Amino acid sequence: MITLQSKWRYIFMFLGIQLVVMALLSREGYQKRVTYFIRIFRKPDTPGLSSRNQTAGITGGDVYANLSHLPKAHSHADEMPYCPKTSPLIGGPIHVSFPSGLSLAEVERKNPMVVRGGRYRPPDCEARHRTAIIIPHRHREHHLKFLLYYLHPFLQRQQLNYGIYIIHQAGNYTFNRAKLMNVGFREAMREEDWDCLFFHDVDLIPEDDRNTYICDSNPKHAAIAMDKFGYKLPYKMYFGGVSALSPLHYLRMNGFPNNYWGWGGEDDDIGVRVSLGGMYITRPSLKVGRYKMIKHKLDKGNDVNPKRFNMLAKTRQTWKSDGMNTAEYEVISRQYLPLYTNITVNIGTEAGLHLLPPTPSPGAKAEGKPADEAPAGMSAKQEETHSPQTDH
Ligand code: BGN
Repeated sequence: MITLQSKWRYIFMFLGIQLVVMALLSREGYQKRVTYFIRIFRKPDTPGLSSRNQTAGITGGDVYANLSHLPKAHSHADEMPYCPKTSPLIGGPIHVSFPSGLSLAEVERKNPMVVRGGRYRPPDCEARHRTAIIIPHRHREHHLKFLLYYLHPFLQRQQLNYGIYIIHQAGNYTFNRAKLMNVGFREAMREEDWDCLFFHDVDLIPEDDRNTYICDSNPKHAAIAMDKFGYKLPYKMYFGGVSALSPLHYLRMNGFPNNYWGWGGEDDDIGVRVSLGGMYITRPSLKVGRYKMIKHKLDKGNDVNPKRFNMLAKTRQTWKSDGMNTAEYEVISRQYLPLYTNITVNIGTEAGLHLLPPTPSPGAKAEGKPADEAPAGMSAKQEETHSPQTDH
């Protein structure tokens, strides 16, 4: 029998719980709190549990879930078995958010197996694929931090042998995304026999790890479904955001154009080059090739390029005389940082290549990087080069 006293106790307990729940829900938004409660009733990082299952498809899983169970050192076995064709670590949709207060030091701490220069290979099996990620960059340290936070575990889940290259345009002249990609291709291939190169915008975060960062038999456009385009392809020939080419694909289309200064058109030119090189574009499914873009205003130094329409109309005439074979640049510095290789490069101006005074790298305050991030990168050993790289 429930006495009057115990009845009141239950009513008070019930009201108390309700009060706590309401306070939590109103603090940081409803959705985050719901996820929080789901997590309370779940064991963290349960081995073998795929991330997709963990959040019942509400927002996707934690990209770091299930990586903590990997060995913390490489196997000493003389011959490791090849990794399976499909990685058992793949979990599907990934929850992507941009919390304030994330530091590069935290990204380092969460990726203990990533070594100097942002390199990784699986500790317990021989990777089947070697992928270089090429990221053109200037004044986007904030975006880079989030991209590294998501990309490192994303690639580890895919059991790849990988390296991340940031190609940093020195000086303040108009940004040239495609030329920086040419630099990235040559400088990455100089270091390692990569079998696939992912040309990656700094502000795009992949949202599903089934979007594997390996090359197809033809050039692949990976960013088929971006949130800013309503998770649809904006137009059939779109080749922007993230694309993947093997060294052979790249050379067959004479790399990318060098003369698109400012925003727009260069990705369309690259798309045209794919077919001029006798190839076609492949894509993952809309379900898998999903990306979240980190919101930002149009950059200073990356104004819309008014010449892009005229240039695009002439790609058929220009692609053989402008590309990888004519990419002129000068590497100012090459830094092997804990989470990436940072290549700072003078790519000149529309008038050609001429010497610029060396500018600080993305680690330095002058480039707008918050002070708390400088030590993580700058502690690494540096190698300076000052030789012009010309590919005539
Ligand atoms: C297109 C741009 C692309 C850009 C996409 C998505 C041009 C050339 C015009 C013929 N192309 O319009 O560079 O990636 O939008 O924003 O501007």
